Parts: sequence; structure tokens; C-alpha cells
Amino acid sequence: MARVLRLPDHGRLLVCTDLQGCLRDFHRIVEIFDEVDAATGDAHLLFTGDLIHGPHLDERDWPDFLGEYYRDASDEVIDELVVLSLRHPGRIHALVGNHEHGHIGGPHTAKFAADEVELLEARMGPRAAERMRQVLRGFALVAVAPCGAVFTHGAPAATVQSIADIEAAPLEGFELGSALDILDAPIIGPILWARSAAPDVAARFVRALGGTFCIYGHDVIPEGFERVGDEQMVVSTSFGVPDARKIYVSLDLGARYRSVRELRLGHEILPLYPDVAAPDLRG
Ligand SMILES: [Mn+2]
Repeated sequence: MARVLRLPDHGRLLVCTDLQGCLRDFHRIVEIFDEVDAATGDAHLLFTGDLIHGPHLDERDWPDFLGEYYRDASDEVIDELVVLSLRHPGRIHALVGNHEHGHIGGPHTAKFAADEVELLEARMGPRAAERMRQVLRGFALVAVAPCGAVFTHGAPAATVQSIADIEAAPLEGFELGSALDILDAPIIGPILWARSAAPDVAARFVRALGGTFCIYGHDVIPEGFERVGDEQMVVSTSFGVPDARKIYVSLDLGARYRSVRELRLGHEILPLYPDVAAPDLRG
């Protein structure tokens, strides 16, 4: 697949960040997608990377700060993503995160295990692992929408002149490097690993891609989301926050947004679990 995914200028786009193997939250965002699709007939769903690699802890060892308990179900998340994509051709999208990258040419991640890539592929077995790598190779690095939104996994801290620079960025050959080495790799280093971007750098990045702002995850925002200047919004849909703080983004692909300041609670910024949402996230 192309490195840059181009979203259409019509319909409703739902955006979900870091699931880290949480099947329950995957099911919830799909339920929301099905509702919006039934209502509009024109819904898109975008995952901004790190769908895989979650904790493997018993419930008694689970730390409170990670929110509600779950056990990593990365393989099921990817299997169900494939089924969902077949059911809605061209409307289910995903970006590479640093955790997916570990399976397809990036450094192996060590967030919840010494080598999460080896652990997951060993659990799946060689044939299922190869099928998963084929799926992950189809993920884009960046998504752009005529509504002004740009989507990345990490912060928009890369220096690019145009979409062509991203199309040309190599993803493979970083297996032996560490996460520190890859941060020095132009374009994919920052896009997959940066936790923040200076406002002027982010502004240049989104303008080079024809956009006005960037939405991304990668980092945990304990409050659910954070706007940075006019050009950035960091979103936590799943991993590392309690259900009451999980949010997703819903955009009108036919609109033209000038800034993240135009994204409103209760309209574009919505709780994943409205029944238990913190009062300040209900909009
Ligand atoms: Mn990440």
C-alpha cells in the first residue's frame, strides 16, 4: 500500500488511537462505526497505529494507572480488523505504529516483554505470523484528508517538503537498531517515535501535506486528549487511561477545519464509553 493514505472529501471519519491489543475497546469502536455507518451510509474508521502489543499480566498484578484490566489479544485484533476490512472495502484504515513496525522492518519493541515481536510471532506460529506481517505491510505511514486533518502515529516532528518525501521513506532495515537509533532516521523516526513536536515544526509538517492540523496518539494523555497550539491534538482512545477518559475523534470529511481549536467536545471529541465518561468529557 502507499505510504500516504488519502481519505475522501465526504462522509464521517472515526479516529481511534493506541489499542495495544485491547479487544474490548476494538469491539467498542467497531460498534460505534456500525452505528454511524447505519445512520450515514458513509462512515470511515482509522486506527492510528499500535493496535498490537499489550500487557500479559494476571489481574492481581495489574497496576491501577493502566485503567480497566485486559490481557493482550493482538492476534485477535488483527484477525478481526481483516474481517472488518473485507466487510467494508476501502473504509477501514490503519497506520503503522512503532509496535507494528517491529514486525516489518523496525526495531523490536520492549514495552511489555523483552522482545514483543518475538513473543507475539512465537505465540501465533510461523504461518499466522507471516499472514499478520502481510496485513501490517498494507498499513500507511501517514493519512491526509481534504478536511484539513493529517494523521500520524507519533508527533508530527519530521521535516518534509511534500507528500513525496513520505512516499519515499523506507520502512525496512531498522531491525538491528534500537529505538534511539531510529529516532535519528529522518521522517519515519519522528513519525513513529516522537512524543511531541514544536509548534513551528508541526505547522510546517501539516502545511507540507496540505493540511491544517495533525491528530496522533503514541503517548498516553491521562485526561483523554490534549491540544498543542493550533496544529496538534494528542488522543488516547484506549491504552493507559480508564474507560471514563477514553475518547475518539469524529470528523466531517466534507468540512474544512482550520485548527484543532475547532474540534469540540460532544461533537468531534467524544467519549468511547459515554455511560461512564468523566463529566468534563461529556461535552
Ligand atoms: Mn507508539
